[in-house]
Amino acid sequence: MTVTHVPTTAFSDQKPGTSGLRKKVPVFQQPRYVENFVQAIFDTIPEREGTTLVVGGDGRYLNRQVVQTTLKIAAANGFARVLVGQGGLLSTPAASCVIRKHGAIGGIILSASHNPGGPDGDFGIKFNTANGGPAPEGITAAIYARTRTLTEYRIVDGPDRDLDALGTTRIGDMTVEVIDPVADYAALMRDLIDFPAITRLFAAGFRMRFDAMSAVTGPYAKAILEDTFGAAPGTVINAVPMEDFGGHHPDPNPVHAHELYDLMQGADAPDFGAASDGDGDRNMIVAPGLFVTPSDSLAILAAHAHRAPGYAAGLAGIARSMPTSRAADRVAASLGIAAYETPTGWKFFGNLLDAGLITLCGEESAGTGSNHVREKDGLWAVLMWLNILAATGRPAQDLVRAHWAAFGRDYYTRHDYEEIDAEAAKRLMDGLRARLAELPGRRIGDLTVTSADDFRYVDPVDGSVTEQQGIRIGFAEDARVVYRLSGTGTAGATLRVYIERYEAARDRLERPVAEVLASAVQAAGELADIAAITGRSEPSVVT
Ligand code: VG1
Ligand code: CO
Repeated sequence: MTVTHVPTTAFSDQKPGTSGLRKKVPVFQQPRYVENFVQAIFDTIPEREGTTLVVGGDGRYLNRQVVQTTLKIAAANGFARVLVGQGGLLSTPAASCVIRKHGAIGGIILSASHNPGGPDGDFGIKFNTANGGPAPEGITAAIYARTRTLTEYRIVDGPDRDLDALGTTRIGDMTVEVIDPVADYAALMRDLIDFPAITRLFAAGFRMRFDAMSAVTGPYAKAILEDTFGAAPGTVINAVPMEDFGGHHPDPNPVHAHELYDLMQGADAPDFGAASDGDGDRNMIVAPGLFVTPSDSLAILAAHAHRAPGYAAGLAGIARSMPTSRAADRVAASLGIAAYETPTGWKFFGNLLDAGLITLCGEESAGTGSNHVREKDGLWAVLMWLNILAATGRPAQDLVRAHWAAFGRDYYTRHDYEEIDAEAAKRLMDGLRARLAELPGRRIGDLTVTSADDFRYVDPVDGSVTEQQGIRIGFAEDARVVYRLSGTGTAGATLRVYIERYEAARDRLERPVAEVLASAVQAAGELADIAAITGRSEPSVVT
């Protein structure tokens, strides 16, 4: 085996964000850009000699090419074996599953998640550790530091491998196993979820629509929903992964998955609608005539989880990212279990899951998951819903309304101001930070500020501290506004403003969301001076 040591110069912009290194495709196409980053990742795994690595991605443009490059660099860095999904595909939750099941030291997942793909779209590289979860902050910081000092990468030259045929080949001393990307994941789902009950549900005429958004979940959803449960052919739409996601934005929300959303609002709506994102870790849940917010979905899954065989023993605790609504906390309180609030990004759930402190966790951005893997898992959330629908025999919209009646409703919306000037975004956040101390007591419209702080997270397991994770403003009227800047965008800055208000009165549970949140939205704009600083009078996306 000949290892070539290729001299290189460092790039200054390879800092991983909320979920890996994410950039426009042309950035990744620069000579040595991918090689440098992959080598930097491997350099942070000193014990890699003789171990197993997992590689796969969401099938977007560059996926195959970067899989090939990663294999050749892995062979030069001492790995004994690489498991790669057929066609270079692995959804993010499936990659997590494969890493755990096969005792891999980690995995490289190629995805920019819900960001658009294609030659002008985005690409990304994520590194997951041996627990199957996103590398924690300490490791991503070490990777970034390494990218800045790197002077060479190592590679085994040779022809590209066939990624489409299942089976084993070698690159130098390293074994390359092309595996079925669905099999391990589907087996895990069978252990957790009541497959026979869901099969009976479909046999009795239950109808659903699953929009895979031309992204990686198509093969998984087809194998489980149609081929295993016997759901009608065509239940899964946009089921073939495409390099440019068919020109769509593979973000499962009412804006980007509007066809599904519109179908579910119509007269001929099926019983249940769902969608997932580019890499399969996000989910959207829609009942006939009723969109279920991800925050509510987490709370409802927590309240009913015991109905699924994998969770029959109950839950240890529940965690949610800070901007996620407090609906899940109310369920945790009623179950008498702990609720945790973490910074945005799945990497912050890893320690809590590994320590057995929580069983379920979720984010307002359509991410829900459990201790079965260490990533959020879009299809798992859909299967949990189906299990609960089968077990209760109740329509999805009834379950949501019953939940509100029992716990109250956390009205919720998120306003995104995309691609704003990065300097202006920083000025806005700095300005808010500077005024935090003077905000409590201030009256804005019909709301009164009672608390204002910059979220600082102390990890209860390892004591690590993460600062400046979003500004939280609490109001006496049980409303809350959160501001933070996105860590996944690839152009300018994106300001996210999360707005919620709690309502417990039985006769106020079905009001229009925009109406309930109007005064909090108004206050959010005024407090941060959003229009003047960003030059935008309206958000670019409201979900
Ligand atoms: C967004 C979401 C966050 C999610 C992250 C990755 O991050 O807000 O909740 O964990 O995307 O999701 P940000 O920093 O842009 O707000 V995905 O499906 O990339 O893996
Ligand atoms: Co994703």
